[in-house]
Amino acid sequence: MGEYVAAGPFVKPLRGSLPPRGFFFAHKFYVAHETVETRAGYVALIGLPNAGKSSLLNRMLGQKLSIVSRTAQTTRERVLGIDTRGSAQLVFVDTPGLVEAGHLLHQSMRHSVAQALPDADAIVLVVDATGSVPALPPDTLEALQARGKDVVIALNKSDLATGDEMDEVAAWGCEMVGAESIAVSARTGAGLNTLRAEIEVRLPRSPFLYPADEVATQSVRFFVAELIRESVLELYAREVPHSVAVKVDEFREASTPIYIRASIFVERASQKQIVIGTAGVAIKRLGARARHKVEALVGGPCYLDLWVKVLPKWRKDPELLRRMGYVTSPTVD
Ligand SMILES: Nc1nc2c(ncn2[C@@H]2O[C@H](COP(=O)(O)OP(=O)(O)OP(=O)(O)O)[C@@H](O)[C@H]2O)c(=O)[nH]1
Ligand SMILES: [Mg+2]
Repeated sequence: MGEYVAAGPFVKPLRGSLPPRGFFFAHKFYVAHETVETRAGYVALIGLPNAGKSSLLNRMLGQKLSIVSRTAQTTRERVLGIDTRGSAQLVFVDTPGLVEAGHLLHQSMRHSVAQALPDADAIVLVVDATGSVPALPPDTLEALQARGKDVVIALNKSDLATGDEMDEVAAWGCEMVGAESIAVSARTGAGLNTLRAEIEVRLPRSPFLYPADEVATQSVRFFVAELIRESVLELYAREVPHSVAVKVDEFREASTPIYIRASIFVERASQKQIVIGTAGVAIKRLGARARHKVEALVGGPCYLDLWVKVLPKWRKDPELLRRMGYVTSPTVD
């Protein structure tokens, strides 16, 4: 039983059990502070581009939340995914792959990661175990070393990696970060229960941070824009991968089918031509692919009205980045 606090006459006991004898004073009631049995906290997924952070998030949640592609630098801002099971709530924070901060969009991506780390109760460093040890930026490595026991290393793509490759990364993790490694596969789901258990024990005892049935915090508009961008990455991976941004301009939920108008921004007129294609063939294909994904998200038929617009050098323009929803910080380099 918890401690008792004298409180005003309108406060009722939280539980029916009586306080110890002699504890009732005139006009005083008590509040029992029950021991919190649940655990909850933020879990940052960080790592180099293409390590499989977003795939891991989706697999953990059992649903597609963060877009995935073969092209590195797919994720551009933090995506939250809430996983509540039993007495634990893991609030995953998917972050952009760690890149050298070149232009402003990269700075914004680095800023998302820099923000996620101190806020996190547990950190999962996702490593593509089929490659060699990850070449992390020095400031990230330092931040991980400082967090020591809060860090778990996920040796991802264990379905492809050899034992030797995984041993090498695990030894590096132990020596450089002081963290233990767990072999996982976002593709097959192998090792994810072990990883989940390791994360859970690192979370503080806490009431749930979000309602137990909530999975995402970002708006449907955000996810629709992301699914369109994923379709662009799939269809034009070679021509326009990093020049594309998508913004949903209109979302009429009350109409049947749901009407969604979105702008696809590219940086050059030649890219616009590629996205549209001869006689609009390419954009029709893009529209069909994106609509399929969006309909699965919203659970009903949609009309996708896509507009391709040229916005020169948007990745380098702070005002345009802000308008497209990217957080900018001049302090991150
Ligand atoms: N074989 C295999 N492929 C995987 C696994 N996890 C991810 N992939 C693939 O790796 C590629 C990158 O996955 P993402 O989840 O987009 O990687 P990311 O770390 O989020 O990448 P950025 O957002 O660019 O930083 C995709 O083609 C995935 O299908 C895995 O466990 N096994
Ligand atoms: Mg990603």
